[in-house]
Amino acid sequence: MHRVALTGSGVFTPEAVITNDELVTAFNAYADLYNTEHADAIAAGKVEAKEHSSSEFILKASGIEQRHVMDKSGVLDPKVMHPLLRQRSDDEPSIMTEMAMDAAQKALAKAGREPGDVDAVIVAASNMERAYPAIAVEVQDQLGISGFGFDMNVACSSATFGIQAASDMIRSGSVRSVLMVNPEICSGHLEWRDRDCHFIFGDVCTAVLLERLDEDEGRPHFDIRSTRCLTQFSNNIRNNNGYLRRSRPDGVADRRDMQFMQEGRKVFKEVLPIVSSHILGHLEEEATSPDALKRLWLHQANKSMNDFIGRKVLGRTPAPDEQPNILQNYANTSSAGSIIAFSQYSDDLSDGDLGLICSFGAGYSVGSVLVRKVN
Ligand code: CO8
Repeated sequence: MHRVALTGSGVFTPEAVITNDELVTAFNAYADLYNTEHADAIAAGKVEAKEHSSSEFILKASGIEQRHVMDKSGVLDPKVMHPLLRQRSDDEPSIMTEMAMDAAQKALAKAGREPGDVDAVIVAASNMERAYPAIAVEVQDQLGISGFGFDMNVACSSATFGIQAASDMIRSGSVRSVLMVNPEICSGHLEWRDRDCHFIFGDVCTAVLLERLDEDEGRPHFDIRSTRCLTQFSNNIRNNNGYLRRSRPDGVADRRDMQFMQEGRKVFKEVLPIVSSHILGHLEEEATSPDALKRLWLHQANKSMNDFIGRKVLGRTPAPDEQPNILQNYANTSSAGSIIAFSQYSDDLSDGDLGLICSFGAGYSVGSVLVRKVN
């Protein structure tokens, strides 16, 4: 079996930013419009009036202060309330590929590698903009990588499951290196007209390069010590959109479940114990004490959730630099969140330091990756 190293990471951050205040202003204007348009039905008790959102609630409930998006004009237009992306011809790169190229090139540069050094591309994300050809094959083509590529989707855990898939291929010897990329255009999937969730997501793309670790390897890297993945079925985070849509009787209707749906409270309550025991179980199997961890790079959905997991895993309140959050700037970016945290907060670790990347979300799914810094 070969050893595996994570040698580079990169983040593409869209330029456009929406603050909580901007978001709430647009939502409240939309709610007022809606209530005016449906005044009779609301008065007759047939339709529920839309209540206003509030920046104070958003910050308190989630810890989110702003989010980056691929387009803010449509999202902030009370008559639109979704991103507006330009039509692309089939002869130009798709938008997910464009995001992937930026993050991938940064990861390759950080690793000191060229596309020619890569054997395979995995695009792992919560949504793919088309059914086929795979986005990964387009990324492979745009970068000039030989070998193969494939897409995979495990919602918020796509990146950690992608790292496990790539690591296992490298360990077994079928490839020497894998570029694993996570273009997340969550704005396309979010229901911006629902105050319960309109603040949750943002857009971003992350990439990591995983390589076979040769004995004479001198470059700084993160040794992938081990990976663990877990899934457990739940309907509490669900989206019913899909290729069978037009075949259903109400397939073209603007149905709520065609966008992101969740029972936030239930997710909060049910996922926390699953994640804490998953991490503790992973560490126990590796005969590693939680005290030995220098850093936890957690999924970035909710600050209170992360605080809780940190306390459960370490048995005390983690210091801010032990468990860095980026969700205040990016919101929940699905699978990319823990990789942004890793990418932004890992250079300072010293030789031999241990850390753990962990994602969790729809499925339910949990993925953890135990790494050791080697300088
Ligand atoms: N402004 C003001 N008030 C509000 C707002 C708002 N925007 N929204 C809700 N309220 C009200 C509610 O109506 C409720 O009022 P009342 O008490 O009168 O009923 C009150 O505020 C409290 O509401 P909640 O109970 O909903 O509030 P919570 O404290 O539970 O916070 C959260 C809501 C932040 C959503 C929280 O429950 C949470 O973070 N839960 C965990 C969610 C989570 O981690 N989900 C993971 C999803 S991500 C994932 O898995 C990826 C999916 C696939 C990717 C999709 C890409 C887009």
